[in-house]
Amino acid sequence: MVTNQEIARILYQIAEFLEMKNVPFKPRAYEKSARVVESLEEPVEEIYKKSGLKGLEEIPGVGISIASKVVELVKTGHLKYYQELKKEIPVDVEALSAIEGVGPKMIITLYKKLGIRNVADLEKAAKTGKIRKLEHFGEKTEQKIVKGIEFHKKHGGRFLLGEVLPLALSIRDRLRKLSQVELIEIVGSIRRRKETVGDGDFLVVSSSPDKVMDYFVSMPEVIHVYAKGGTKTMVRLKNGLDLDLRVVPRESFGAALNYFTGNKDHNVTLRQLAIKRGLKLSEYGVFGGKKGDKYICGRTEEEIYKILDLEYIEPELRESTGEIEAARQAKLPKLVGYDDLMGDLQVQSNWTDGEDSIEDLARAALKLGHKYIAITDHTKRLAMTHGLDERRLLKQMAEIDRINTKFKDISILKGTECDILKDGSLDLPNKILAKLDVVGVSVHSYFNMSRHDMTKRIIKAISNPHVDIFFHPTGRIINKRAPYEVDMDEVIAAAKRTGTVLEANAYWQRLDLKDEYIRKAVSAGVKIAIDSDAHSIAGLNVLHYGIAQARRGWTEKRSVINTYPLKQMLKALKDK
Ligand code: DGT
Ligand code: CA
Ligand code: CA
Ligand code: ZN
Repeated sequence: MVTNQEIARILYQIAEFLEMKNVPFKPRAYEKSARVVESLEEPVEEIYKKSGLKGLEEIPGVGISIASKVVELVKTGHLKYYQELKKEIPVDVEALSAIEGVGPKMIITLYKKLGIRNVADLEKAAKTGKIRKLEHFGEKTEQKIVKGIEFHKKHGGRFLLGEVLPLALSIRDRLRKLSQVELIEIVGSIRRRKETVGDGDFLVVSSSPDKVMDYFVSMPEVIHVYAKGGTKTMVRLKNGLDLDLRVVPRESFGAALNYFTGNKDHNVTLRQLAIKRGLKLSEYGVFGGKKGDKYICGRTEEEIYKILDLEYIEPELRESTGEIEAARQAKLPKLVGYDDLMGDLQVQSNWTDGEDSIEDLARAALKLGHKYIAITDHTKRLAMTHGLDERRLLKQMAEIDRINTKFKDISILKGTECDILKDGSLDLPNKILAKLDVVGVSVHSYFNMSRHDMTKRIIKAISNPHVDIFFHPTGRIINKRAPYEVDMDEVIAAAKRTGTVLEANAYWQRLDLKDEYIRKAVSAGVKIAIDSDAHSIAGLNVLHYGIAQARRGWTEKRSVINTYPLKQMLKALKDK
């Protein structure tokens, strides 16, 4: 079996190979299909089994030529076209392009001129000064590559949550369907929705563990079995992710759920609380009595928190950052829920670097149950995205008026993702900003400014009375690009002072603001907006990652402006 993730990975690589070969248009088509396949809930293989090639062609964004390649992959597990590209340009595109600042054009030049095939080759060439000697490269590029490799090494051992959550859910659902599986949950850092994941952990209750283990080790994703036993099995998947599966007795399920969800320090504190009460807490349950071996409870997590006189603590909060103390005082926040959002306030259309039309995006957003969606295309300074100037933005606004007449259950809002220029001024004049429903601003240039200058630049921008939301406030790409230097305490204080909303960008490569800053912002009384930053219809589906981060940041519903109905949401913006 070939999973959607594997298909997507191959399509992405083909896109990069074609880009290296300077093939026009096709790279975008492959990239788009990859994105779509990656976000599909139904396995492509199932779609093919049910409705054949035709079923695949009906997936939006997947044309006939790519669909037939996917069929080959599904049927044979191989793709000739991909093998040939790899033979022609034998480089590890996936690993190389994971380094910030390294793209297909650079990879092909480095391969042709210096024979660089992988990250080790690249590092060696950069550190021995070979890259700076190439035409169009120079010392600065070389330093940037070294920095990129170092950053990746430091953070790159972990998977991004968005790379593993769909896979973990799919495995959970497959296991859940087995008649031998009574209960199953994902535990560990994935259950806590931590932004990066070391390995995946599953917990099962089963009357015949051996059958479950047999199934687990023979899943098509598994390439190696480290250990297989009656209560614990460990495997490695093709994508490099390790998985642990544990089977526990029914009466221990809650205790084990708690233990294996972690984090470790949270567990340690719970155990200490148990000891203070003359109890013993372990992954098997809570025990007491004279000898300390009498089972008291442990079927559910709720029982465990209750017996320790604590409010129930949601998994996203279990990071030992004060949640146990708050639970003791019954002061935990009532977290924003996964179904609470009413709209999306950052979406790019095909007027700039997005893939889909405003009307198609609105229809897709409506299907997701949204009541409103803001179209926030880039502005002219981002020339490579074909960013909008005043004239085109006015045209787009008129177009949105026209499209809005076709919808009655969703409102399309006029917006922008306006560039913050080097001096903190904006890429569009105030008189047009005043006409928009939602003005978002963001930093896309001069990432290397000093902390002082960057902070000043941002505060100047968000002090503009027309600016409603500061998009992806720290500029980071997880494991790839460090945030720019900025004093977030100052920015949060300025957001509070000026009534600016801070974005919790839900795209899983960004998650910006991150949980820790979200918590600071909401506790300072700043409102946040959880946005998809979608560049396509498929991209609209990531909001749950942003909600998870907001929950990890102790956020209540009232702090998130896009949980409000339209009118109230607009009122919460600055100049309304
Ligand atoms: P990861 O995999 O690095 O993203 O993070 P986790 O939290 O999933 O950690 P992992 O997979 O090593 O273990 C899963 C949970 O099991 C962890 O959150 C807490 C629990 N756990 C593991 N080892 C220990 C331990 O030595 N002591 C205690 N108290 N708990 C442990
Ligand atoms: Ca884990
Ligand atoms: Ca583990
Ligand atoms: Zn964009």
